[in-house]
Amino acid sequence: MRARPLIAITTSELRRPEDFIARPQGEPPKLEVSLATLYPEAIERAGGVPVIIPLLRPDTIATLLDRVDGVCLPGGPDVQPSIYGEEPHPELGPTEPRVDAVELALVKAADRRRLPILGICRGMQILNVARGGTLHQHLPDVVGSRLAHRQPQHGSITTHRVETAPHSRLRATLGGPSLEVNSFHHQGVKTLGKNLVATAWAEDGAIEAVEDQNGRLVLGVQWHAEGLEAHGPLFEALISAAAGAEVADEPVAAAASQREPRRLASTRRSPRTGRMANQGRLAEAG
Ligand SMILES: [Mn+2]
Repeated sequence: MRARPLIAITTSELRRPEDFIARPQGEPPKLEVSLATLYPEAIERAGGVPVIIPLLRPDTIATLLDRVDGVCLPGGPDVQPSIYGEEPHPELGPTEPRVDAVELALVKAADRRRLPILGICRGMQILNVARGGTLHQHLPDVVGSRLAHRQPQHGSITTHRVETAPHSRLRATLGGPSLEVNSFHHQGVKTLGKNLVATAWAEDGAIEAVEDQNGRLVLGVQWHAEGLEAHGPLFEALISAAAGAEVADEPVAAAASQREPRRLASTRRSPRTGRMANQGRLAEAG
C-alpha cells in the first residue's frame, strides 16, 4: 500500500517550432512535448505524484512502468486511423505517429502489469484502439450535429449530459444516472476494444465512457474531467487503485453494488452505438 502512488502521464501533444512566436529574449523555437497543467494538478490534488513522461522507446516505457503505480492518458490529437485499419477521413485532424506509438506501447505494458489506467478524451480513444477497438473518425457523420461535441465554451463549463450505466464503476465513482460534462472531441468509439464495455452515452448515442469489464480500474471518459472540479473523484479512484487499495480481480458489478447501494433511476432507452452487442455483463442492467 503506497501512500502517494506514482502516476505516469503522457505528453500527448507536440509543439513544433512553427507553432511558436519567437520572443526577442526567449528560447529559440524547437520541437517540444506538451501537457496541459490541469492534468498533473488533478493527479496531485487527488493524492498522487504525477510523473510526466516524454516520447520514449518501448523498452524504456517497460522499465518505467515497473516503477510506477498507475497510468493517466490525457487529451490530444486524433489517432492515426491506419492503426485500426482505416483510410483517413477528410475531416481527420492532425495526427502524431510518435505519440501514438508511445501510448499504444504504454497501454499494452500497463495491461501486462495490471496497472490502473484513466484515459481522458484522446486517452479513452487510444485505450480503446490499443485493445483492438476502432473509432469514428468524424462523429457528426454518425450522430449528426444537433449536439455539439466540440464546445466553444471554456473547459470548466459543462455543455451536454451523459447517461451512465447502472453498476458501472463510472456511476459508482461520480454518482447518479446522468452527468453534466464538457465536450471537446470530434471522434468517438466505434467498436469496443477487448474487455471494454461502454458505460456512458450522450443523448445522440455517442459513447462517452468505457471501462474494463474485469474489475481492474481501466476507465476512459470522453470529456475533459481534469477541467471539472466535480469530477475529481475519477482521479481519486485512479490514485486509490494505484495505491493498492482494491482487490485486483474484484468484478465491476460487485464493486459497484458495494459502493452504491441506492436504487437505479429508470433511464430512457435511446439508440446506443454498440451497446447491446458489447455491454457484456452489464447488459442485464440497462
Ligand atoms: Mn461529448
